[in-house]
Amino acid sequence: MSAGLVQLERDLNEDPLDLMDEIDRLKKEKDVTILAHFYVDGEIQDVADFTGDSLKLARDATKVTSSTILFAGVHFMAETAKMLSPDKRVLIPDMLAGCSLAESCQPEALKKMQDELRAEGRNISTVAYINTSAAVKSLCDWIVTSGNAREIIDRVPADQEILFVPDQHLGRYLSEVSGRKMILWPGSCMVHEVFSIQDLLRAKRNNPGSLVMAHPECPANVLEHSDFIGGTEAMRKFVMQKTEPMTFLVATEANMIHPLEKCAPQHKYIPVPGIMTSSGETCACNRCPHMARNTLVSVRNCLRDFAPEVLWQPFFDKARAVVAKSLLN
Ligand code: CIZ
Repeated sequence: MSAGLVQLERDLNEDPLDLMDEIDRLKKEKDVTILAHFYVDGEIQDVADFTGDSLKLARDATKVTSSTILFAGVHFMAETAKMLSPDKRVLIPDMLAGCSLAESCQPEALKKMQDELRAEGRNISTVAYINTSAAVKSLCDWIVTSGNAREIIDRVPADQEILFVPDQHLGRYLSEVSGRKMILWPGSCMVHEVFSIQDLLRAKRNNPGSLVMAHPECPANVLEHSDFIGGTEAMRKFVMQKTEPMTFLVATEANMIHPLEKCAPQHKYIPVPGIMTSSGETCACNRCPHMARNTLVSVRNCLRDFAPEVLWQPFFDKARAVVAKSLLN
């Protein structure tokens, strides 16, 4: 067996409770605060000091008093924490934890589109979803998250045309609710893109009286059949308002069930499955493979080795100014 496979087998055999104890000990010993997104495994959320969506975690990063932040999430989130807390060491359990949305919008391609639109004489304001690299953020005028998007769109002067990147579904939804015309970048999230409308309708039929909650990154046909549309923090607030036990069908990354069960345990939550395979099984595509790179083992190893680390890049200065004006004011 190769050395890699031997190590993998060893990792898989580690007891989760022992790992959680070790993480707790290392965190204290090494003066580290753990921030975890709602889309990582519940066990990691349970060992974190702060959990939340991108907006809350970006704000939490500015309040951390320890010398080091470990960000259990994906790369653009750790970059944002570094930009907002430049004096802290920021660690991420796996450098390869990327994002299909961020990948779909490269800085060179965005710059080209902006130059072309300006050459046509169009007065554009570029609004980027937080799911973008810092290099892309440095080219933008505003950054939105699912939690503050509506508010930021309203701050864009009415005489400016909005170029919204990179999520076409979120952009279309925001354009509808705000009444602002937008030029949409053709990106989409690999997790939210695959929700099958047939599966959703079947789940609704099988659970009479249930309510569908969908993330605005979902395509329009899923949003049309939803009772509530909102980001993860908004979903939490929505279920907490309902005191009578009920059933929710949840159309977002499946790890979101964990914080929902914690904040409103009176309800039943059913993750909406992705497309059916030819054998009739549902795929496991409502799990983000990038978020899944965060495991108890990778978190422990990152604390133990103090690596990998997100380092300051020259374009962070420009990106930081846009992020701070959009998320902290
Ligand atoms: O805003 C975020 O963190 C994302 C990517 C989704 C959500 O709604 O939390």
